[in-house]
Amino acid sequence: MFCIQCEQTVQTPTAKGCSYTQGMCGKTADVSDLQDVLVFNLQGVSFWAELARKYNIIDAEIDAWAPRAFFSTLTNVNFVPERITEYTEIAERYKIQLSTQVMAAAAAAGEALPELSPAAQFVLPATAEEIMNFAPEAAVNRGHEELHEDIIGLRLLCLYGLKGAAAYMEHANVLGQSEESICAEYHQIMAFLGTDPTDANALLETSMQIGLLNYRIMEILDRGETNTFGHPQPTQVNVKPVAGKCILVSGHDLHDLEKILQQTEGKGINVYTNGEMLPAHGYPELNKYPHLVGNFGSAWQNQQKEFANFPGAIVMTSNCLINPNVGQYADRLFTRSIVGWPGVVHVEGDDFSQVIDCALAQEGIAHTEIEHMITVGFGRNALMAAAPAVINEVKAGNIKHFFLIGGCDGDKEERSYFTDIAVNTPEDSVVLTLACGKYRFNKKEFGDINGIPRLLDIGQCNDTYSAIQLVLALAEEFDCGVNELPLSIVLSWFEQKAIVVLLTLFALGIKGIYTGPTAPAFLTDNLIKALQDNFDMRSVGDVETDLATMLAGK
Ligand code: FSO
Ligand code: SF4
Repeated sequence: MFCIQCEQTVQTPTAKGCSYTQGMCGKTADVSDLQDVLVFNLQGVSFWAELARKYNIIDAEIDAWAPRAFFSTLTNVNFVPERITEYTEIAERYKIQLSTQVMAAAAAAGEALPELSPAAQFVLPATAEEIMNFAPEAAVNRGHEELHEDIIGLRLLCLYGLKGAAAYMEHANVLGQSEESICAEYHQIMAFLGTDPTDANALLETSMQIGLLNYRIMEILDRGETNTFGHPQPTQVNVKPVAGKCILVSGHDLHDLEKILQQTEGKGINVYTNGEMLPAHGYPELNKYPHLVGNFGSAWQNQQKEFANFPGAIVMTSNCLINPNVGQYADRLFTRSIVGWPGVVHVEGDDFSQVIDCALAQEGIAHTEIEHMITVGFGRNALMAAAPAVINEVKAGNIKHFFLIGGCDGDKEERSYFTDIAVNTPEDSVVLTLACGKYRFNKKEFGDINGIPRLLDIGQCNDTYSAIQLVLALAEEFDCGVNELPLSIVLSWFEQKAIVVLLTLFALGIKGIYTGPTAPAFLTDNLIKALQDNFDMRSVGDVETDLATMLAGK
């Protein structure tokens, strides 16, 4: 096993990466190895899918399926060996199907095939034992004995960035959004990574290509969310429990939440959001259900305690899932789509009756607590509607600085940095936030500036597109570049979605971003220096010093 894709990974003076019998996330060595074979096989599928396009062979089913399968290998998503094996077998079938079609088309055109990548030539062994024996050859750091560590680091930057982009492709696809040109570019990059590239410049360029590709993916994801559920509107959400039977919905998939709300109507079940599902309350087509009563809990790393205390059914629609056996709630937990944990019931299709039956069989919440309201729903439209008022306050000198404090949460102590920055921002500044890192400070009181709330919750990490639109609008209004705005971006990273968001911001030319709490372990010192030199990427440090530097616009 070798996995180094998330912030939890092993980092000691002598070793980097999870490489023993189990990763820090609880992923077993077997699952990790199977995931390596799956990713390698997906690189083979993409080789043929890219080449197939030359002969106008485009298979929408494969295009939709491939990023979904890749998403299953993201941190804290799928821990079930049988499910990963099944994805690998499907990949093999698709690879054979495409390669057969391409070879026939090439022969008919009298053309020779280009050189096949190792991934394109791979034939999945018949037995589980042989598959496991092949895993070291498919390892994400394959070739590390001979290659410079920077090449491995760059390959991983691209692979993990593309994995984050694949996750957003799947989120968009669930909402009926996909674009042929996006699928084609996804396959082109995935196929390129399957050639085991050794050219540092080509890999660096690819990382920027991934960032720009992800910008387009986030645009169609935004379209999918707003077309389906309306534009988010500033909405008050109760974060205290209400008495009654209950279902908790976590993860990012708004489609699942809608189906659950529809199927629980009139059944006396209260539905709560958890984690990245919180922004759902801002969408008119979700908020219209009166039994969507509030938000329960906080960010993913607290779920073992919070889920254990939730006396109802729990649905995990996407990342981040952690071991449910610790809190002993595995029997009332359900997974969806790419998510999986051994022994936990996986709900296929859109029938949530098992979840509803489970919720009705649980005790439910005994007492209603006194309400505590927070405001969510500052998506793209709401931000744009507020923009003229915000601009007036900037011109009047009442708003002097903007902070975008977003990203993933985790359980490292250093993450208090992000809360400390947020609560210490001056009163003449506005704090924009998104993703699950905000749970550290989103229940605190930030006040307002002449009616404009000082804390504006843009939404999930999926909603980065909205934040970028606001930043671009401000730059246009003030007739300056994005980097000249009185804006400081502070990003916490944990997993691969955050990596691709960072690549998107870099590719859009946004500089001076603070990142932390630590640098990704797969980036070598040289690569970190290159990011610092090219993008003025900064590591989070001392709160007081960083804040002073940010406010000084340096
Ligand atoms: Fe958080 Fe997990 Fe949205 Fe991530 S729930 S950590 S960046 O998967 O996806 O923000
Ligand atoms: Fe380790 Fe993170 Fe990989 Fe899990 S996902 S095995 S914690 S690097």
